[in-house]
Amino acid sequence: MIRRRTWAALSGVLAVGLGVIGGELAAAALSPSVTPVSAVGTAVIDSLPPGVKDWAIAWFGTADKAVLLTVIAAVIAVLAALAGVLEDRRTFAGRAVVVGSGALGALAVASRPQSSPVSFVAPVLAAVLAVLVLDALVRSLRAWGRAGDDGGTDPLPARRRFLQGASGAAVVAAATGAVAAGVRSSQSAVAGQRAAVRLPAPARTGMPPPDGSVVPAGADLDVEGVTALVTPSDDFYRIDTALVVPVVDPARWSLTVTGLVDREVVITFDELLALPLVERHVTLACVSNTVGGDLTGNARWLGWPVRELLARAGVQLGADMVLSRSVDGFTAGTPLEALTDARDSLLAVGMNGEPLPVEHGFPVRLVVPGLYGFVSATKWVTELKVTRFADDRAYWSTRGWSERGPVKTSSRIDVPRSSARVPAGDVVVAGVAWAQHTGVQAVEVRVDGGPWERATLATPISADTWCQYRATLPLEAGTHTVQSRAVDRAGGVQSEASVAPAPDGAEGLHTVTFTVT
Ligand SMILES: Nc1nc2c(c(=O)[nH]1)N[C@H]1C(S)=C(S)[C@@H](COP(=O)(O)O)O[C@H]1N2
Ligand SMILES: [Mo]
Repeated sequence: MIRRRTWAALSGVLAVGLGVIGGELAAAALSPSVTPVSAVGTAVIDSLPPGVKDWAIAWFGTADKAVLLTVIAAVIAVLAALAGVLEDRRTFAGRAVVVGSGALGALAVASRPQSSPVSFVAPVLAAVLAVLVLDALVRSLRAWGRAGDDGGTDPLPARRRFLQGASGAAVVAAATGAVAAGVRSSQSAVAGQRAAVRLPAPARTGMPPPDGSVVPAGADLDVEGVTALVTPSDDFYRIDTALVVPVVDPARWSLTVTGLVDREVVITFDELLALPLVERHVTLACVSNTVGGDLTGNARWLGWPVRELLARAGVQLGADMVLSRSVDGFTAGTPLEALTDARDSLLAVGMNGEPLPVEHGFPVRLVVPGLYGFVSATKWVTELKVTRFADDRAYWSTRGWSERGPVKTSSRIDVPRSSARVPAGDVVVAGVAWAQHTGVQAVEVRVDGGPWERATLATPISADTWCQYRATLPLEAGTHTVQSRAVDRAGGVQSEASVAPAPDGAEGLHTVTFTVT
């Protein structure tokens, strides 16, 4: 015998579930970059205390978004059950909870920079649907209760009516959910727009080809198990605060250069593609990457040098930072110098020979060699504000992370894997090392805390990319520990003391323990 309260709670969950799913469907159709659930999630991400991002990435890696969505779903379910129980006790009490939660959702939507008036259709629709279904289900639940109480009436027809209503709501919710998921996954509009983009070839340059534009012979050591020299876009790590990937129509995209400039410059996507673009390999790294972690990737980026764009605008004296802004409100503060010096900081449109994947910033993002992504690599970028560190602060810098973010020299051991069992004899130790924009001079490895030995270094693509290394070590049977360290071309040595990622990047030696049999 299921108790009345359980049925009331179920009514609440069904009503709110149907409302939320209906709202997400409406949002997927009308305002795909801002849905009520994603807005609430992003508002949560934005207001998490410093350090929590670090913790979430450490625990859940790139599944952190799925974890957050699960938590949000659980909270909604609990509120919904509560609304059902309250409404059954007292008409309007449950509806008040629903309307209040809907108002919170609308508030979250309002807090998103990409929201427009049409974005509010979804939370309003969600609340209205939930209230209507809740009202209907609770009414029929009460009718069933009354029929049961007064001995004369047969309660079975009323019971059947309630169960029919409830299962009907469940079926409609499931069907709506399937449609919403379909609309969402096809991301029809932006996928088509991306497929229609024809990237130009990089502008012709003289011989030899500019540094970093091609993979030289000897760059790939072809050691089995070592990270691909150029990361396929599908395998490229993804880190951002966007719960729903921003959908940006390239035909409507433009980038504005504002702030301490002689003249504001606006550039459209077509104008950008018509400029002489360059192609460079650049290794990106996330400041949250732990020693030996996988939040780094190397890709071939096609784009226009940011320095040319800034030259068009005319940077004024006194500026020392460029605050880049994404459609979703994310900002990064990049030292002006990194965007104006000789390095190839790019307004990138292409990744590995294709338009940027949507998750990696389509249609346009920044790529800055030598700096962690959080201070430089703004995806879906739409504004560059030339300013001063004294006047503006970027997204992560207001959340406890540092203001400057040069990538720290580091190296990783890819083979042997941790806990691997390898045959005795010559054991190959190999991996990648990076010291972006300074370049890797050498990599050393050591076994069981012994002396450092030089590894063979591959020919680097450029100073801005990681570099493979390998060493062959004769090892006897038993358990061994191997460590690696990189030395950059300025003589800087990868630091040994272990330091956590926050606030400006992890330090320490990657240590791998394995067994020789
Ligand atoms: N719009 C936007 N751009 C962003 C971020 C973000 O949260 N939003 N995260 C930055 C961070 S922290 C990193 S490490 C890089 C990661 O780029 P990727 O996802 O293409 O690997 O993007 C940067 N650009
Ligand atoms: Mo990052």
